[in-house]
Amino acid sequence: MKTNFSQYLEKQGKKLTELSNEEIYLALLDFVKELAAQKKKNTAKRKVYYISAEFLIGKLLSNNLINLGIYDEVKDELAAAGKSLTQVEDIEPEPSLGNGGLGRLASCFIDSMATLAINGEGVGLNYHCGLFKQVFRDHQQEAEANYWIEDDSWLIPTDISYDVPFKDFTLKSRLDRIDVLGYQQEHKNYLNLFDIDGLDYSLIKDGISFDKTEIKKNLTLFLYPDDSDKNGELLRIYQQYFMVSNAAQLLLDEALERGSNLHDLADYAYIQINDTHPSMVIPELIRLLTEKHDLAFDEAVSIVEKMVGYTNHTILAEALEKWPLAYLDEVVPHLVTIIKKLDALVRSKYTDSSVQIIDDDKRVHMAHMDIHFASSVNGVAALHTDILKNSELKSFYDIYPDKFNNKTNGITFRRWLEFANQDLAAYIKELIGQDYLHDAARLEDLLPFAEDAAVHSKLAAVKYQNKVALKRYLKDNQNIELDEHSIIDTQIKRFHEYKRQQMNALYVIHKYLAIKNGQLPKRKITLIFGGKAAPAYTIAQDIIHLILCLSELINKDPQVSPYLNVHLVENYNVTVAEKLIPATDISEQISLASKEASGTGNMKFMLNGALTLGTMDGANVEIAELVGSENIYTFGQDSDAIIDLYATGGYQSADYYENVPLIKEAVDFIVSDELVAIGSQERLNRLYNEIITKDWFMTLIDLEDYIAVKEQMLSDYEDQESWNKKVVHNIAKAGFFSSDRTIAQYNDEIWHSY
Ligand code: 26V
Repeated sequence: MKTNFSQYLEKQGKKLTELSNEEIYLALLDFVKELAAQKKKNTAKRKVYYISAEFLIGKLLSNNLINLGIYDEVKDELAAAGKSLTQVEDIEPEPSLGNGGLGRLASCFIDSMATLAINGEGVGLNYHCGLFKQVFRDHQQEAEANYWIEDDSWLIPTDISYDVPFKDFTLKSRLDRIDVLGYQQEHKNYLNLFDIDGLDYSLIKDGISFDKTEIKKNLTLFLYPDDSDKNGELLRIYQQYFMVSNAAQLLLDEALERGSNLHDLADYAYIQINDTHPSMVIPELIRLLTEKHDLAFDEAVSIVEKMVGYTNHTILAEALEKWPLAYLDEVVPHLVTIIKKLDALVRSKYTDSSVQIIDDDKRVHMAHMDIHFASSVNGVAALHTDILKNSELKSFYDIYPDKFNNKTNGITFRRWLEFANQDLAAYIKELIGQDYLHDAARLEDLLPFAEDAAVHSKLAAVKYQNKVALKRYLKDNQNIELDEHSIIDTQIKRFHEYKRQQMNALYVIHKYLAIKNGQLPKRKITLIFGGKAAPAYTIAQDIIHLILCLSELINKDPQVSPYLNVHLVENYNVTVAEKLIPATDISEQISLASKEASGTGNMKFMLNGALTLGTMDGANVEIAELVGSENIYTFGQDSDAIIDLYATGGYQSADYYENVPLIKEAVDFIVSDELVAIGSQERLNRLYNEIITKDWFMTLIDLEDYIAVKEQMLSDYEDQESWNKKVVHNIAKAGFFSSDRTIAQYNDEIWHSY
C-alpha cells in the first residue's frame, strides 16, 4: 500500500529509491509543511501568549511526524526503499534558539498547548546565530557562531510587520512562524519569531565577538550576547523591548480582529512571562493602550493586571534582572515614563523598600514589576515555590498570598519517550497499551510488572541496545569510544557551580586514585558530561577544563581505562540529549539544595529508566515522593540546612578540606603534576583556590556523602533484579511529569483559555 508520502513524491515525478538523504529530508520538510498548512488554527476566545527569550525546540521533523501519526509509516516506507529515517533526521540542523532548561521547557509547553488544543502560542525572537556553538581546543571551551537557518527550513515567512520605536530610531519587524502541531490534533498553533531585515553577519569577528552598537544590523544575531559591558547590556534591552513590543502589537491586532473593544482585552488574551526577559511587556501594553488606543491609565493598568502571569525560574541573584533606569532611558524613554508611574503606584501603597520597582540606586527590578502587576506568580517545582514564598520573595508573598502558586514543570513524552526511546515506547505499549499517550498517569499500569523477571530482562536489553546506538553516534559524530558494556552515568546541563559538575569531577578523581591503588570496580563505569558554560563565566570554564584534562588522563591510562572512562561531549544540545538519555543508567541531579528551581533533565532520565542520584532539590523532591526512598538515591544537606548556612555564613570549605583526608586528596589532585602536565596551570590553580577558599556553592559539604551513595549505587547495580525493579517504578511514576499535566494546570488555574 502506498503512503501519502510516496503519493506526494509521485506527483512530483520523484522516486524514493533515487533520492539522496538530503533530497528526502527536503521532500519530507515540504510534505509535513503541506499537511500542517491544512490544519485549522485553535480559536478559543482567550488566547495565551507565551513570551520567552528562548525556545530550545530541537529538530522538528521526527516530532512532527509523530504528532501527525505517520512516523512509523514513513520510517517503514523509507526502509523498504533501502533508506533510513534516522540518517534523514541527521540532515536537519538543530535550531539554536535556546540556552537551557527554561528554553526547553517553553518548547515542551508549546507542544502540550497544541496537544491539548489550547489556543496558545509562543512569541520570541529569531536569532540567526542563536546560542554559540561550543568547540574544544586545548582542553578548553571556545565559542563559535552557530548559523542554523538554511534556505529551506521550518520557518514560514508572513507579511506581518510592526514599527518598534526606540529613542533614536524606529525598527521595522518581520514575523516568521513555525507550525506547532499537537499530538493527533486537528488544530495547530504557531511559534511566532520576530526578526529584522538587514542583519549584517560581517559584524561578527573572531568567534562570537561583534560590534554591539550597530543595533539595526545586529539585533537578532545572537541569543544572550555578552553583557559584561554597557553596550552588551544596552543590546539586551534593545532585544527585550523589540520582542515584547512586537508581542503586544500582535496581541492587540489579534484581539481587535476577534472583536475585542479593548476595554474587554483581558477576555481575549493572557500573557505568560517566562522569567524576567519579557517583563517590559507590562509597561509596553499599558503604553499602547493609553497612547495609541486612548484608554485611561488606570483602566489600562487594571486590564493588564488581569491578563499577565509571571513565572520565576531561578533564585540566583545574578539572573534576576535589574536594569539601570538610565540605560532604559537611553533605549526606550517612552517606557521609562510608564515604569515611573507604576513605581509611584507601588510607593503609594507600600513603604517596604524591598518591594519597590525602582531601587535607591535607580535600578529597575523587573521581577518586582512583574509581581505587582501580574495576576499570578508561579514557581516551577513545589520546593522552589515554597522557597519563593518563605524566603526569596517573602515580602511579596505577605502582600499577595493569593497570587503565588506552584506549577511543577513537565516534559513532552512525544519527544522524550516516543521519539527518543522507540524500543522502550514499543515495549511499554506491548505491556499496557497506548492509553498512556493521552493520559500519562496510565504509566502506573506498569507497576504490576515491577517484579517480573521477563520484563526486567527486556528492559535491560533495551537499555543495552540504546548504549550500542549511543556508541555509534558518539563514534561518528564526536570521535568518542564508548564502552557499551559499562555502567553509564550522565550529567548533562549548563555548566554552573551550583549544579556542581565539579563535585562529580572530584568523584572521578577519587575513583581514579582508588583504581591506581588497586581497588578495582566490579564493572566498568563511564561518566559522561555535556553542557556549555557562559563565555564570561571563568570558573565554569575552568570546570570544563578540569573534566577535559581528566578525560585525557584517564582514557589514555591503560591501568585505569578498563575500569573507568570519562567523556565530555562537545556542543551538547537537544539532539545529543535524545541519544544520551535513553542509554543512561545513573542520572546525576546533584545541585546544591535550594538552588535548582526544578530541573527537567531529571524527569527525562526517570522516564527513560535511569535511576536518580540527587540532592533533595527542585523536582528531585517530588520524584522522591512519587517513587519512594527505596527507588531513588539521595544524599547531602537539605534546603533548610543550606538556606540557614547562607544566612549565618556558617560554611567554610577549608573545614572540610583540612579535616577529611578523602576530600583533601581529591581536591589536591586538581593541581597535581599529572593534570598540570596536560592542562593549564592557571585554570587548574584558579579552580583549586576557588574550592578551598570560597566554594560559594558548597561542593565539599556534600562530597563525602555523594561518594558513599554513588558507590552504593554502583554496587546495587550488580543486583540486576532489584535494580530493574527500581527502573520499573521510576518509569511507572513518571506520568506526573508530563508537560500535558503542567499545561492543563496552567490553563485551569491561570489562563482559563476555553
Ligand atoms: C538568566 C540569564 C541572566 C543573564 C544572562 C543570560 C541568562 C540566561 C538565562 C537566565 C534565566 C535562567 C533561568 C533558568 O534557565 N532556569 C531554569 O529553568 C528551568 C525550567 O523551569 C528549571 O528546570 C531549572 O531548574 C532552572 O535553572
